[in-house]
Amino acid sequence: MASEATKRLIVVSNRLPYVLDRQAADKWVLKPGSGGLVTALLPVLRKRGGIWIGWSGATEAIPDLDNMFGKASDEAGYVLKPVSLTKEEVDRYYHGYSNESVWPLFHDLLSECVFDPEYWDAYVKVNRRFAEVLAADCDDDDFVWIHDYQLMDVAHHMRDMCRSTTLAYFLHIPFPSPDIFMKLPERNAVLTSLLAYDLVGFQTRRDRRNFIQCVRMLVQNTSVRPEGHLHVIRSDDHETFVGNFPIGIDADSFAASAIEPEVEERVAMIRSRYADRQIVLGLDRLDYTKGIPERLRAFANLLERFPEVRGRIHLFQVVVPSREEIPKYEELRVEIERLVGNINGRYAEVGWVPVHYFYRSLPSVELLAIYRASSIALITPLKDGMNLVAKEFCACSPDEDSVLILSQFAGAAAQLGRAALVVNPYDVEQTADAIYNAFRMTQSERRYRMRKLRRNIRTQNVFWWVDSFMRAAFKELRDFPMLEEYIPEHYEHR
Ligand code: GDG
Repeated sequence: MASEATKRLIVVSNRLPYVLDRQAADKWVLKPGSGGLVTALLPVLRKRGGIWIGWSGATEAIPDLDNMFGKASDEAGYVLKPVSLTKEEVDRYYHGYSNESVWPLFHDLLSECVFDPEYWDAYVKVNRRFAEVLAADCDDDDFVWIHDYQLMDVAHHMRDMCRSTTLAYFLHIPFPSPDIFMKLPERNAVLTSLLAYDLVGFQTRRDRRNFIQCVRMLVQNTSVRPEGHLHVIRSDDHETFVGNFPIGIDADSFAASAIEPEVEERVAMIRSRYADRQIVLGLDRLDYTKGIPERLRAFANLLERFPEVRGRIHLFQVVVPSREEIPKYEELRVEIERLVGNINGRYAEVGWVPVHYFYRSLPSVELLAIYRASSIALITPLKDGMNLVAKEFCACSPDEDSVLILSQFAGAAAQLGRAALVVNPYDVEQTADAIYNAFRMTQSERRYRMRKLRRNIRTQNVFWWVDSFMRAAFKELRDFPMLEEYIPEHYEHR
């Protein structure tokens, strides 16, 4: 039996961290994706040796796929294992159950939910396919870490195959309260599936509490007891540890990138063009959970009630296209563009346009420059698991002369709420007041608040997140200090 300290790590997520890019009708290339999860897990995967299992992103047969993944695995330093899915499976399991049933329900937006028994059948079938690929590749000695709402049912199939491997799961999105969760037609099956894991991690204490309450109300013959900072749920003869582990970012790397010459040059250009004006930044994937229409209404309310800010403030609203195949997302885009048009039509003056709207993904230099050049970040999701943009904005504010306005319903508010200006995103007047307060805030108060935020984000970074999750999973490591294997060389441990 491998010691917990040396167990191999197998990561399972809906998508692999490499994306297939079609260059011609029959020419595909594999490109490394970016993102916090890959950055955080890379040192552990390389040190322990590991496998990453996920959907390749294609729904058709691709010539030479195995060879491409073989080469990418050599380059990555761990093995990439693609799971194949048909177009119909992607439509029902991913666009359907994951994104039209679970996503809106878990964000408390019942009116956006579509429940269809065929979606659930496809979800179970695809989760079983993931479990089969996993079972073929893992030993009972491995440590398996499964991610997010698309894969809640994998452990259940592994147990059906009599596999006793340690299976841990992390939910990146919120977990709803019992009142909301009870509406899910498959509520019992979902809870039973989650209880087949050995460890279930949530972003916040709120999510963990909701999950435990749902289990208490809906699953018979369970008991819950606290154990250190975790809870243990006993159901039949199985124990599931449950905890909250707020995900972080690689703050030092963001801070270093934000002062690179290319970014500095771009920041200087933006600052000279917008001299004597403050930029308020909104940056979101196109999604109804992000509260973009409410934010635009709050900005209009600010311009109406505080006319002195006109000509001296801009809202830069970046919307990254997402889930374009779902009609609700298209309707949302139309609504956002109508609101932007109304605000600009009503308040613009010669030489000043209040809202600058970008409907595209920004290259990373541009993103970092906008983070730095903005003096206020307006992060107002209606509900969000964590919200990494809030953390990235702070990490990219080396001058500490900026303000974070944060929704109380973002997971990040649990860590950052004391130094940010916290708002209820549904309350447009309160949000407008917060923008006005941020706009007038003295430099010393900005600095005091931003310094606190940055300290928190640096300490509770993404490596700390991996470390605390893995230590919760491995009983024999729980009392050890942060393990060096999770800390990349550039991270200075303090
Ligand atoms: C889920 C949960 C949780 C955005 N625009 C551009 C761009 N981005 C990058 C940001 C950030 C990421 O996308 C968005 O992260 P979020 O955390 O805000 O949101 P989700 O994608 O919904 O993620 C969420 C997260 O999982 C992690 O657990 O925080 O609550 O919903 O990293 O930088 N990147 C570039 N250009 C853009 O225009 N390059």
